[in-house]
Amino acid sequence: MRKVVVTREVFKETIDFLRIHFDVTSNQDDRSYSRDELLSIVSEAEGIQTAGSDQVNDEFLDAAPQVKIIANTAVGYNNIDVQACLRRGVVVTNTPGVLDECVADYALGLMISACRRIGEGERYLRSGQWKAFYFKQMLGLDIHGATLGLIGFGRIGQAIARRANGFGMRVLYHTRSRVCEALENDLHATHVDKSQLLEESDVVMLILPYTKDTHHIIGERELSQMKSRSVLVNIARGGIVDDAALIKALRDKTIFAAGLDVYEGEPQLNPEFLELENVVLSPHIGSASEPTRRAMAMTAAKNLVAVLANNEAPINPVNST
Ligand code: 8YV
Repeated sequence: MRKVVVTREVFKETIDFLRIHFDVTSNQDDRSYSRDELLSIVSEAEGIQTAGSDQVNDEFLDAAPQVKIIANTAVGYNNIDVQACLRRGVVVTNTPGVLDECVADYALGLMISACRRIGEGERYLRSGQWKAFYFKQMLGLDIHGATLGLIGFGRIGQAIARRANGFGMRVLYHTRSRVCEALENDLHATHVDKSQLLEESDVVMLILPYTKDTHHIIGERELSQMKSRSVLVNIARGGIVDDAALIKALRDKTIFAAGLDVYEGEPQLNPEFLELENVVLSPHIGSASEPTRRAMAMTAAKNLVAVLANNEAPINPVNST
């Protein structure tokens, strides 16, 4: 039987499904492997179900000379050197579609938390500081009627726009190429250039892949273009935002707040974020609902089965998503 490795804990049904077809080594104890351990575990694998935290590069591929497919359990695949995989004929797949609605829900949650100071309010209450009601306490920003600017407008961005319509928000979006007019009309979304989006939005939300072209597309200059009472939400990837510049903007209050699910160098993050009240911080859990994580794990497994067991084309190759 062909050998398959699952690098992090998933769900029993996924392992059971893989075991029908493969000799499976799975990290169901969810140990944090050292790099050397990981490299030795994949040495005989023909298929590897990776997590977004696994770095798949030449070193990794050298350690896995039999590998034919890397099935990443995430829609983003910036943890994978796709060119290195292509050079070796290794298929790379991801998990598009199954997490769109879940991540869109979470994006709205982070937006509301940041605008309405929910995290700050909870910290205040838990630390025993709430002694009396007062009228001007923790005044935040309205969501309804506000302008939402989406940078990135793929499936998840569109799911966010649909929700924003329900809140009565005006929706702007910025992408390299416009979506079709019918979709723009359906989502009441207007394509604008990046500067206009930054200048007019009350909430700027990032939902695009991290690549060398999107590195630090939100830095000091872009933050200075945002309104002083605006909010930045990043549910995409660390590295799209220059975290040091964001910390400065939050500290100087040149923007109102931020809601962040991702960070440069995560799971480490710049400790200065922790000192700021006007930022909502979460540990990259945008897709972390149980049904969604189950669906993501099964999607990755189905790609392994298609390619290795059935000799079929991958269901979700990254070069056509
Ligand atoms: C993943 C994500 O859970 O799918 C993505 O791209 O950001 C999340 O849904 C994360 O990458 C951890 O694997």
